[in-house]
Amino acid sequence: MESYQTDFLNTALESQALKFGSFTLKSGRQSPYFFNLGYFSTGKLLSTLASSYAKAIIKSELKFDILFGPAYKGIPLVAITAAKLAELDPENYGDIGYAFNRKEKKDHGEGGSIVGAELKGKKILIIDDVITAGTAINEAFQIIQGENGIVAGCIIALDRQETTADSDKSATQAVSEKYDVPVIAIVTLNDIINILQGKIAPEEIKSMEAYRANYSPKN
Ligand code: OMP
Repeated sequence: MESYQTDFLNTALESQALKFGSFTLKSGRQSPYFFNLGYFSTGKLLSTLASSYAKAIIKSELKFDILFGPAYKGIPLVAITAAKLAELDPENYGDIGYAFNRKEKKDHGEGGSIVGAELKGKKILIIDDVITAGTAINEAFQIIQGENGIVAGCIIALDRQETTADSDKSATQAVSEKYDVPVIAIVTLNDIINILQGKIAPEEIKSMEAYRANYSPKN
């Protein structure tokens, strides 16, 4: 694991953004863990978060013009990450644009539903929190395509590496193949399980492993 990945996971554990127990997911699945990005709720935590996203993006060497954060959770993510990219590598990322959507279309002032850089004809990297079944990220693709932008890829904090109900691929693989773009994650479920050894009760690790065995792709 890279040091930005260990930093990210340790910070997620300390801030309780990563929790263990029993959680009902958007998909209806019962999960022994839940990752809530909203718990990165101080300036210090946001700074770690921004570095983690920015370093994962830089490592991917993906080329794009605009970073796009879907409302609501993507809005702070896109702002902090665009700023951090420019700080870490001003030559390559200083002129990257940033944009997000409004959930409610505005019919006065500048109007429309996109705030920030214009997406038309531009290569867009979507930034989001988690992919489980892929529903949220599919919505972001629709928004960008509606603005005639070209999606170049997605960056997420956590890839839960779960299959969707109707496929034996992971949701991340399905999104990547459907749109023919890379999906980059700061960390995956496998990384979480690796870092947890010795940090949480053995029964909790067992239930994480059982969940992974149940829902991970069978290939
Ligand atoms: P999908 O839309 O099914 O890919 O699920 C992603 C969304 O689920 C995220 O944007 C979150 O709103 C939520 N979620 C988490 O935030 N953390 C998790 O660990 C799991 C989920 C989830 O409900 O699957």
